[in-house]
Amino acid sequence: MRDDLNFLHMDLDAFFASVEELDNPKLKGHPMVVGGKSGRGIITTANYEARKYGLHSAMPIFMAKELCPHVIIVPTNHQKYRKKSDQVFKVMEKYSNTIEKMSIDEACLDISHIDEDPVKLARYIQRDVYKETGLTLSIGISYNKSLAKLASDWNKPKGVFVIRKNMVPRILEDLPIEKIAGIGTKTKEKLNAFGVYKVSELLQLSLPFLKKNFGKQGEVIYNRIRGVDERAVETTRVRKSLGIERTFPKDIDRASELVKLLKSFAEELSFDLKKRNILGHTITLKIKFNNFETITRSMTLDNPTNEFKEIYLRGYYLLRTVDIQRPVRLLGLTASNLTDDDIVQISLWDFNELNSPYDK
Ligand code: TTP
Ligand code: MG
Repeated sequence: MRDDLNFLHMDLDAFFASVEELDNPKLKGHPMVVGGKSGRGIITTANYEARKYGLHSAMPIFMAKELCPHVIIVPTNHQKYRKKSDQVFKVMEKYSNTIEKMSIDEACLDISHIDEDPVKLARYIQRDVYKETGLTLSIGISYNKSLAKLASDWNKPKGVFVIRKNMVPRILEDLPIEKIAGIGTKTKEKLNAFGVYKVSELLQLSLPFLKKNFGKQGEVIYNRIRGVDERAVETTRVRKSLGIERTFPKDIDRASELVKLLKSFAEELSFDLKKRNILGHTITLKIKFNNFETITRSMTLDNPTNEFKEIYLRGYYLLRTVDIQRPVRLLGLTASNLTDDDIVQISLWDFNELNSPYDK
């Protein structure tokens, strides 16, 4: 029985720092922070060793050095983290088609279709992510979205925590109010001014009082701390294809001109794919003749690509297969079967026991 525990929230542990440690294992076990180089001189994240010295996200580097003189500072490399993040989300997509990516390192999954003990399920996912990416993460499971998020933060790192209906609101009482989703810095300060610091104190405030002082958000907060949050997991739109398609003002009747256009389409497509950090597995050429007859030709590559040269050569090859008897009114070049669009169904029990960091 799922017992209404249909929301799973995952959040990677010390994400940027963990990726850097994977790249350079010598960093492991030493206090290390990522940041600094890109100008602003602040920490994006600290590994767990550095956190022992009080180092944390958004702290200026100079302060980090004061608190921990031997801290190692690694420059930020967003492209690297984006790639790793894509790999993690790909694993998540094996477990659910309904995924809301909340940031580069966290997502909420609707798991209502999976009839498995929640803790076991979380452990399967943790192992699977570790196996695929070498990263560890924490997972929270609950009967609504905000509680699942709260739960994923409960036992970091490598944590799993389940918040069931009968645990609320008691389990929230000792938390500082800013832990509740929907209470940002401003709301926190205003509530502090009313002498409210802990959720137990917030629970004493009436709905009319909260509404009067905080408007609609007051009602949201009133409900959240009582475990009421009706929001569904909103699937982040997964792009199926990316392409360029253009109808020309004047029909094209020269092959050389068509090739020239194809080349510029390939350049543009390569640029767009790279900008979004995605790769296409399938390249499709579309041609519409001046009598509106339309032809499409596709080719699937062994390895997905976003390189201009590869896209152009494939497009050119496809163009050569078309018998161009008439002037062309429209040309299209599309990449599909994109890398972050690969939803693979797996059996939850279908993986080998691993030498995993979760095995104590
Ligand atoms: P978080 O999940 O908040 O932090 P984290 O993954 O480093 O650590 P935790 O184990 O506590 O989850 O953020 C994810 C990444 O986002 C983080 O690795 C770096 C980046 N980030 C910033 O660049 N600036 C910030 O202020 C924060 C909070 C995060
Ligand atoms: Mg994180």
